[in-house]
Amino acid sequence: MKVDVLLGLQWGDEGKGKVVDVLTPNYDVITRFQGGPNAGHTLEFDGQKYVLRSIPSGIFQGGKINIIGNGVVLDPLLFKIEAESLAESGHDLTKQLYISKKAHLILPTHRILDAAYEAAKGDAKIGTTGKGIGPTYTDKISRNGLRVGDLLHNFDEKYAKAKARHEAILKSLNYDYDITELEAQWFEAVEYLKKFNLIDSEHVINDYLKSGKSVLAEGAQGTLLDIDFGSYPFVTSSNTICAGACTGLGVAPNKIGNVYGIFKAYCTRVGSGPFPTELFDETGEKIRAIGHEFGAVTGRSRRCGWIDLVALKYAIMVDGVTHLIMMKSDVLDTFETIKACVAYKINGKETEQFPFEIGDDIEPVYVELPGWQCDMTKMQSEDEFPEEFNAYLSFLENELEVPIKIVSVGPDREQTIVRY
Ligand code: 2SA
Ligand code: MG
Repeated sequence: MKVDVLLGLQWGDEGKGKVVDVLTPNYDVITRFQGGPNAGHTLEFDGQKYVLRSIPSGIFQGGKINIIGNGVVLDPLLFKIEAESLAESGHDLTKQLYISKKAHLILPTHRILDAAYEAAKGDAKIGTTGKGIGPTYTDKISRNGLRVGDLLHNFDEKYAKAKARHEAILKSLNYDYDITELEAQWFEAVEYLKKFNLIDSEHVINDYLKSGKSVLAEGAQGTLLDIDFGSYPFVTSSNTICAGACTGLGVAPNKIGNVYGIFKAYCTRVGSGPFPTELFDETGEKIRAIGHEFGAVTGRSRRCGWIDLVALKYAIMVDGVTHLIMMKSDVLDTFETIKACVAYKINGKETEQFPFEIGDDIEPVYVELPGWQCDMTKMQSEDEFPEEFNAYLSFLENELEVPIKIVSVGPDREQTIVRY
């Protein structure tokens, strides 16, 4: 068996939570391989809304195994809050959830460092989610990190060392803070975390594959936020691309199966950084209002713009996407015309290649397509699609050279149309 991977192809918030929830019935094991509580996967069903941060989205389906992989960074406190709220709604986690001993821990001081580094950057700040993601991955790469498995032996000593190091940095930044309360809660949460199955997940996942179990790897954030290929430095600190599933789970590249790439029918971004097709006019406002484009984690309003096929093609290339999934097309239901960026004009020259520097000098080259101007949210099969919508799909498939397998026409599980 192979690991299928589900990835966001834009700047996050493509609707991965919903899709993974739709796909999970087909899998035995659902995994997270990178990121941490900076993710916010929103799932809606039976009139209820849930936001998952660190826990894989398979948790709502009975009988699935959910694994937090080694590539993830885990904050015990945020994990406890998330797990307890799921337990309240009747989901039994201790049997269904495994956590890699190699996953790195987000310490209270990592969160403070995140804020301190952002403050020090002034106008050049990244606009992080403030969850301590960057400082935790920094410690991992600089070989100073603490891992979930460290909780099991002499943790206090290791913790004190890490904390002292962080305190010295914060002092040098002249950053005022008080973690007394946060720290107490964090240690309480550590005890809670220890009740879960802490495992050597790379062995467990490969054994599952050998025994014929199907595995889904659920990406967080999006390809354009990848530490290597995203719009650096305005990116997150992990590999959000498909290859991240190999390093973040311990599965070999030849064990990767289907790669599902999710994109919105338009484009959004939270935080700072370049966004060539961003709209600053009432069209952007309209997309934001109809699409409820506000962050699940921070509540920040998302920047909105037209779909960017230059960036999408790039994402499809680095991820090796085999199937495309288009989300939120219903948001464009009332639009008379819809634009798609097919090239960038830089210094008067047109290119279809995603450039090294995504500067202000990029002028998107648009193709305009007629809108379908009808309510898509009640549709149940592709036979009901209006002509203009089919034309939009064909146009995208032609440009992107990958089939669009699933189209979502609303937030509910039911509003998901699988094509051919
Ligand atoms: P960080 O906190 O260090 O990872 O922030 C660095 C940049 O990455 C952006 N970022 C995100 N952008 C969109 N969605 C994110 N996560 C959720 C998701 C979003 C949600 O996976 O869908 O629903 O709230 C996410 N996480 C990080 C961030 O804005 C910075 O630009
Ligand atoms: Mg989100």
